[in-house]
Amino acid sequence: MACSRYEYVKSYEQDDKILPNVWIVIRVDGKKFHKFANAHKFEKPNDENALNVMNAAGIAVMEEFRDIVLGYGQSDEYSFVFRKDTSAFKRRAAKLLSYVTSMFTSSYVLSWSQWMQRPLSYAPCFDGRIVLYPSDENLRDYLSWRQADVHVNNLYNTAFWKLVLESGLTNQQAEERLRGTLSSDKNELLFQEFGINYNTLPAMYRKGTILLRKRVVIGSQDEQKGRQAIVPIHEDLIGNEFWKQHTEILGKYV
Ligand code: DGT
Ligand code: MG
Ligand code: MG
Ligand code: MG
Ligand code: MG
Repeated sequence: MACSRYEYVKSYEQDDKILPNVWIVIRVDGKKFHKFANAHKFEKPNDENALNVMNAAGIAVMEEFRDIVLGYGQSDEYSFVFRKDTSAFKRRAAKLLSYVTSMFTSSYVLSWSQWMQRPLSYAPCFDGRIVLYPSDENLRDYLSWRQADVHVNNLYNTAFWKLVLESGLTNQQAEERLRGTLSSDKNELLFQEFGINYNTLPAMYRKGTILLRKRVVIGSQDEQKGRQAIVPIHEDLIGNEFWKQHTEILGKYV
C-alpha cells in the first residue's frame, strides 16, 4: 500500500534545515543542577569528579559527531561547535539538537560511576538549544561570553563558600558581604583573609574545559603512530593567542 489514507499527516512536518554557511552551536545545560549537586553531595564550589563526568560526556559527543570542531564545558553546561559547512543529518535542526542532547545525557549517565563514589539517585536530564552565528567574530564572542561567565561565577562562588565554610558566616551574611564588590575586591578578600591567590587555583575551575581535535603521537619510540584524539585544555580563549595557536578551528581544516 503505497499511499494509505493516513499518509497525508507527513505533510504536517516542518522543514527545519539550517541555512548554509553559519556556525551551528548547540548548548546543553543540566536541569535543576542546583538540586542535583546537593542530592549527590558535590563539593562546593567545584567538584572535580563531577566536572570530569561532564568532560567525559563532552568527549563522547565529539567522538560520535565528527563535524564538531570544538567543545566547551563549564559548570553544568557544554557547548558544541559544528564546522560551518557540515552536512551532518542534512543540517536538520531537530535531528542535530536531539542527537547531541540525548548522546550527552546517556554518556553522562554511563560515565558517572567511573568518577563518582555515590550512585546516581535519580536520572539527570539536560535541556538543549541551537544558536547560529554568521561570523567568526560572533562565534568567538559567544565562547568568550561563556568563559567570562565561568570566571565571574567561580570568583564569586569561591569567595562565598570560603566565607561560609571557613569563616562560619551564614549564606545570607556571605551574600551581604559580597554584594556590590568588584572582581578586585574579591581577589583581595581571598588573599587577605584566606591566603589564596585566585590565579593559582586549578585552571579547569577558572577557565572551564575546551575540547579540541588534535593529532597525537602514540606508541613506543621505535614505532610511533599519529592519530586523532580529543584533547581537553583549560586556557584563555578570549584573547587572540588561543586562536593563533589553534588555527584549525576557524576553518583551516587539517
Ligand atoms: P536550570 O538550569 O535552570 O534548570 O537550573 P540549575 O540549578 O541547573 O541552574 P544553572 O544551570 O544556572 O546553574 C548550575 C548549577 O549547578 C549551580 O546552581 C551550581 C550547580 N553546580 C554545577 N557544578 C557544580 C559543582 O562542581 N559543585 C557544586 N556544588 N555545584 C555545582
Ligand atoms: Mg539556568
Ligand atoms: Mg542548569
Ligand atoms: Mg548552567
Ligand atoms: Mg528511525
